Amino acid sequence: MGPAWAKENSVAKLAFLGLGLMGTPMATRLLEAGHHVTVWNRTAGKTAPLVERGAVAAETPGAAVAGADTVITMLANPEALDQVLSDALDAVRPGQVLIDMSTVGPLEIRSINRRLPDHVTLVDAPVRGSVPEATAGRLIIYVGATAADFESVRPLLAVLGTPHHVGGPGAGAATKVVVNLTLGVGITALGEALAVGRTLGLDRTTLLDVLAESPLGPTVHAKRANIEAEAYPPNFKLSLALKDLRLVTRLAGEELPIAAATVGWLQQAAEDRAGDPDFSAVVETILASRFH
Ligand code: NA7
Repeated sequence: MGPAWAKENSVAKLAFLGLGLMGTPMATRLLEAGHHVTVWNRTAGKTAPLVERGAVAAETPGAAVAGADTVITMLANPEALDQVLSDALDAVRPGQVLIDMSTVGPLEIRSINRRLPDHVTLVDAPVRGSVPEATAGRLIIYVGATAADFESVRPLLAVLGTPHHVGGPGAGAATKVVVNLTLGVGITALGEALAVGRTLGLDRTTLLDVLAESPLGPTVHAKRANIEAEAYPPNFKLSLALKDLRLVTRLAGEELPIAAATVGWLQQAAEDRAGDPDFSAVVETILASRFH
């Protein structure tokens, strides 16, 4: 059974928790689609632009959740989600739908599901895409849910992008971890390719043209401008990419050497650079390595 707004295609009463780089444009789209949105963020000042557009700011996660029929979370990591939901758990009531859109991995989704009261639906719906896609409503959304729950949340998620039903509860979170393994491996492979090219005396611009037509093409297209400008404004923060690769190695231990090596590079980049730049800054760390 879905919430009333889904059946009637009417206005939802939403609580949106987490107004970071992604949460802010997503909550803005939901507001502009006509839904009633109550927002909460740990750093309260980030609610101001949403309030200017008609959102209500709540002082605590519980206060945001209390009046909502659907709760959306877009938080940094499993620890943040745990903390925010612990604060909100007393306010959660039967009939509510909780859609987690953070990247936290399937183990965290399972653990939250165990903590929720009966008759509260948890849907995991992490997203592929960063700030430009969130702003334009062009996210790819990997949804883990029963068929009925997917149908009930689909209209709301469609405001944010394209929802894909990838399996039952937890499958969205699992899919996202797999996808981000490929993103991390892709950017570090590009860094190593450029490092080898430099050692062999190749011109970097020409090499990037060549690699744009290789299996690393999508990574080159997405991150070439950053690499050439040696500027890494965060679209997808290094700390979050590292968190995602750690979600993989937490599941797989040392069994996946490529994932483990990717964690190593990202960890080194995080130690090298202050201010949490875009994860593509790892290319500079690799180029600055002792391999010449
Ligand atoms: P950001 O821009 O780093 O935003 C993270 C959000 O999570 C932001 O609202 C933070 O609040 C919040 N946060 C972080 N830690 C906590 C704790 N401990 N308690 C409460 N709230 C917290 O990330 P993105 O928006 O780019 O990404 C969000 C998710 O999508 C993430 O899982 C990515 O991997 C994919 P703050 O504003 O710092 O007070």
